[in-house]
Amino acid sequence: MPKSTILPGYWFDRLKVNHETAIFHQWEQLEASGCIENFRIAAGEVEGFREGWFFADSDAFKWLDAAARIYATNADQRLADLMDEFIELIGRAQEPDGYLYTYNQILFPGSRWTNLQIEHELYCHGHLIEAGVSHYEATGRHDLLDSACLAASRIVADFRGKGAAHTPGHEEIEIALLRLFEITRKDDYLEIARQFIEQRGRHGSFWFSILKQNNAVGKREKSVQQRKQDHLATHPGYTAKKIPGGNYAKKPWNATLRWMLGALNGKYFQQHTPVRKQTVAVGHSVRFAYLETAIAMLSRMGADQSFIPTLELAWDRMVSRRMYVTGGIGSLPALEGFGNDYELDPEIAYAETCAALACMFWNWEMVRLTGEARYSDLFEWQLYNASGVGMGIDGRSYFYNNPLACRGGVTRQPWFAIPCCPSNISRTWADLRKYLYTHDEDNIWVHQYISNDTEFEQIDQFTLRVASELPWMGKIRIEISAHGKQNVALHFRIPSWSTSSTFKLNGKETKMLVLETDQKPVERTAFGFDPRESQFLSIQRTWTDGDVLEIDFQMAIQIRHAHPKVKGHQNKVAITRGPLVYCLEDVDHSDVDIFNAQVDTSTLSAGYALGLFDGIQVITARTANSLPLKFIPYHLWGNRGASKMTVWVNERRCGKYD
Ligand code: FUB
Ligand code: ZN
Repeated sequence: MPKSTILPGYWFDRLKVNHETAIFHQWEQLEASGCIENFRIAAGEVEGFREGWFFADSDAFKWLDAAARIYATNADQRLADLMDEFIELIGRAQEPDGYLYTYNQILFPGSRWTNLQIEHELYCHGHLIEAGVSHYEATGRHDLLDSACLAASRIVADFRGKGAAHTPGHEEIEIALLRLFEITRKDDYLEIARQFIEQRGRHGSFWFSILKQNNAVGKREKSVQQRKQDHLATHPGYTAKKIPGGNYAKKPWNATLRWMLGALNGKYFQQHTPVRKQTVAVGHSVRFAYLETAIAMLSRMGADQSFIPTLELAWDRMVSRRMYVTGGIGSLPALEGFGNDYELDPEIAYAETCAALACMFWNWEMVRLTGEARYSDLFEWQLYNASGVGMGIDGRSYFYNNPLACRGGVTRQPWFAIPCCPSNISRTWADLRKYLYTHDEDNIWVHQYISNDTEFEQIDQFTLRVASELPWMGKIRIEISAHGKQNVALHFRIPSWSTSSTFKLNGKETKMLVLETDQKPVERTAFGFDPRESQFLSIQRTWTDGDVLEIDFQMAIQIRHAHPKVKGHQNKVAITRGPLVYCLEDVDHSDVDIFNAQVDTSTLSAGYALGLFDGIQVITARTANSLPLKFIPYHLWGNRGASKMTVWVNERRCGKYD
């Protein structure tokens, strides 16, 4: 793994908000909502009532995972103290045999591995295990890793050799066990992950077991509500925790019905058919992308190439027909997941932040499996847009669902009743440096253009120092220092959004080698953004210490049109520039109806904004009747209080187009 440090620039600033503010805000919210207190109750240290969803433990573990990943590059003592406090508490709450799930331990002692499709026991253990791996990678310490191994060994003992009925309803444990295998090399973990994956979708009469489990879960929840009433009655001094509200999403009339159908036929859980036949993205989009991530990891670690064609087909079909122009996935609320092909309404768009992050994990695993530029291209697009929108610039306000049009109701929140997204963003951003390069002893592939300093331990004394002006301008300066090995091939991902690119070596334009890419003819995507257009250009030479490469990726404003099969987008366009999708927000347009304005696209022009957000590029234009318009980056909307927004605008061609 290259050793990279993120340097000052756009992402340096966002990561600073992540480690100085967001991670501490999230801990405060976990305490305020009772999520951490549940562990103290489970450890028998306080008398209280367990609050939150049955899977609330996972939000605390994901926080710990994020905190550990942040700590790897920012050894903040206050963060270390919080992590240590929670790690010790976990050690006291965890059963001696490794089981840890406060919902059962407190409310249903002795009950284990029940209602696997719905209640999330394996999902929660998965986030505990991931936190253990991240903490060990960040600190070299074994305390949390030991808890993780204890939990993993419990799962191996309880599930080894079991069949389809013993697979989890929400994928995550598979990723966690494979991460644990990577550092422990314990085959048990690889094999049980393989079992969970291979057994998925083989459960006959799935609908019957779901009905049974749903009934059982409902009964347990009802008894919990009753016991809470009893607790409040017998403990007048108990102050119920501050449980935040849900996330508002505009729902079509049939959303709940479709969710129920998806649950019964198994598609919601990706339990409808064995994974090797799953070539279409269906169901809950976070579950789906976690499954694909795990399959790609298994393929790489278990050296089983047979999964690759299915993974590639599923990815291709999703990108072509089931993804928003922002890179968001998940068209429907309630099931929080995919609709049909081209069912991509901008206002109903669910596009959960976690789903974009999960897709980024999948993209990265596809890079490691196939080496193809398209996956890093989509990673970048989702980093800036579909997931980048999830955290407010203050690090204390979040989006859960991310529509592409909002007429009110969707606003950034400090926390949610189901706060799965905030720490998922934090843990991904904290690891950003790990997604920049892949390399071997003779080659370096440049996947992301984020300012950084990197050493490549497999290449003797060879470092790159990158100063990037992305996402506002396309200029990247790369200083090469080569004190040891000098004959190295550098392969540069050419972003799909770059309309043309020039490379200068020590001030002189240099020809690039285009590697043969099997660019198969591809179906047009739903919205024009197509990561499959990205490819690598290479320079193979004997470098001299101090060489300087200057790249200039042209960032022309791009006017994106929807595929004719996407309803409701006729005469509409989306504006993108470089890796950013842009939008209109009503707070900038007191005298324009942003949903009905006719945008004269011949007047589109990029420029720096003054007095909006520091140093950003906006895109100005005029309406057909000459009123001024200001497009801001989509990821920045909703940072100025409740507002209305639209990515898709009416195109009116005036002037030179007529
Ligand atoms: O079920 C656990 C998480 O909660 C899912 O991944 C999110 O969609 C949210 O529903
Ligand atoms: Zn989420």
